[in-house]
Parts: sequence; structure tokens; C-alpha cells
Amino acid sequence: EFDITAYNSHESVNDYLDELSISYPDLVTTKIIGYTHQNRPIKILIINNKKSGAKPKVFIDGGQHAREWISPAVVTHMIHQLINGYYKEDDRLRSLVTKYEFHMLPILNPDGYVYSYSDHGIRLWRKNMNNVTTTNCTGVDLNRNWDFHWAGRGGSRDECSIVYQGQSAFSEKETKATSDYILSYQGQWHSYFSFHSFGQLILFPYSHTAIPNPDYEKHRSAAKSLAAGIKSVNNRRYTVGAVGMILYEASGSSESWAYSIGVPYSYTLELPDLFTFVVPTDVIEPTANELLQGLVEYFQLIEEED
Ligand code: 0X9
Ligand code: ZN
Repeated sequence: EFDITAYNSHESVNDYLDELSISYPDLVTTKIIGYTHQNRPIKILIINNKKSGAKPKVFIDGGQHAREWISPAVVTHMIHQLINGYYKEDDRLRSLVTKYEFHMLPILNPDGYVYSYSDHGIRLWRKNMNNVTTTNCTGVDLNRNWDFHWAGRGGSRDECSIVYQGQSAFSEKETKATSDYILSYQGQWHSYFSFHSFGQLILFPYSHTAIPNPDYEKHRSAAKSLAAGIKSVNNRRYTVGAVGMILYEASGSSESWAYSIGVPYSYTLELPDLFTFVVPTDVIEPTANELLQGLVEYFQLIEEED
């Protein structure tokens, strides 16, 4: 049922992750890090070749926003390629897997994804599916619910808004489970990436203000090599910048929270820009290829600088 070239259901993505862990027990493990409001498992996959000892950890999530299907599809495709590349002795990918430990969460917002994916749902649904109060409006914008400048500019207190921030920081099971997981390895992270769509942007903190963060230059030069690696594959251009400076203020978003708890490099990526959330499936594989080459050059640059 699972098809790596297509948009898959939440269940078949999770089944695929489990199959990988069964096929490659020395390299891959999966873990349920929590359950959603509608009781769906939030599943993460870890790629770790245990032979080479403790490695810097890299976290990649997708699907915070339900309608941005390209994001979970690309995270899943990257999982597929990293594992295959490792066993096929593709030097580029093998060295990534040997040097770094990848924690990949393709669908951070399962309830929203299932609703967007269902014939009975709304394709352009963004939020999760939590009924916070008794009004008829459903859902919290998970990327306004993280505990860093929560309820600042760019979120909303209005439950009916598409950027509703929730009743308190980490009020939502999805953000709580993911942040607890990240905190359980605090100090061990090298990078955090959150994949969204759309806009072809590589965004870094801060997001609550246009004031540059203390690591602005580091973040910018690493982002530039990520963009250069991406561009080298299909000539697709990503714009690089701090969220609050080049996009709009979005307080309570994940990449600035990750930076605030000590993840040295933290980014939100807006994937290819076709001016819609409904992206043809033939964009999945090239996007994953581009991002992997981007990561190769990104890690190279950081290794050289350190
Ligand atoms: O508004 C968002 O959450 C993201 N854009 S999207 O169209 N995918 O919804 C941008 C988030 C960028 N990061 C921060 N603002 N921190
Ligand atoms: Zn998004």
C-alpha cells in the first residue's frame, strides 16, 4: 500500500517506518513519542549505525501543518534514501549517516494530516484537531504553540483563527511530546529542521522579532551552503534569512524554541514554491534529492568552520 513516490496515509507511513526498523535493525529504530488528541501514535524513526559511537544528533520534522503534504513526503523520501545510500555505499550519504544520528518525524500533526487526507475532511486544513473549548472552531496552529515567546506577535488568541496559538505554550499533545523528546537529549543536538511548504525559504531564528540572534552570521553562512547544495542539483533557488526579517513574525514557532533550548543550528524550510499547498507527486523525489545534497554541503561547511 505504501508508495514512496506518492502521498501516503498516516497509517501507511507509520507501517513503512516500522518495516524499515524490522529490515534494518542495526541501523534503524522507531519509537512512539506520544499520542494525539484523537489517540494516534506520533512516530519517530532514528537512523544510527551504532558502531561508530556517540554522534551529534540531527532532528528533522515534517507535517506540523496538515495541508503541506510535500513536507512529510520529503522527510519520508529522505529516510528511504539515507538508508539505501548507507547500504549501497553511496559515499555521500554513507558519510552523513556515519557522522550524524538522524531523528526523523515525518508527521508531527497526525490528526490534522488524516483530516486533510480524508475524502470527508478539508484538503487545506492547517491546524491540529483539538477541540479546545465548546465553540465550533477546531484546532490549534502547532507552529504557534511552542514555548518561546509564545503568544507574541504573529499568533492569535482567537480559536477560530488559522494561527490560533492554543490556551498555553505546549498545551497541545503533539508539541508537548515532540519538545519533551528533544529536551530528553538536550545538549546532544547539532541541528533542528522543520519542513513546511511553500516558498523556497531557509529560515532561522528569531521569529518573534526582526532583531538578529547572537549566532546570526553562523546561521546565515550554514544556510547559504545548504542553499548552494540544493541549487547544484536542479538549479532551484532558496532564499536565506531570519524569519522575522524576511517573512513575518511568527512567535511560538518550533525553530526558535529549539534554538532557545540550545540547539546550535535551527531552521524552518519552506519547500518548493508552486504557489499552492497541492503539489504534484513528481516534485517529491527531486526535492528530497536536492535537500540531501544541501545537507551534505551544509555539514561540510560547519565541519570546516568548527
Ligand atoms: O507560518 C508558519 O508557521 C510558517 N509558514 S507556513 O506557510 N508553512 O505556515 C513559517 C514559519 C517560519 N518560522 C517562524 N516564523 N518561526
Ligand atoms: Zn507550515
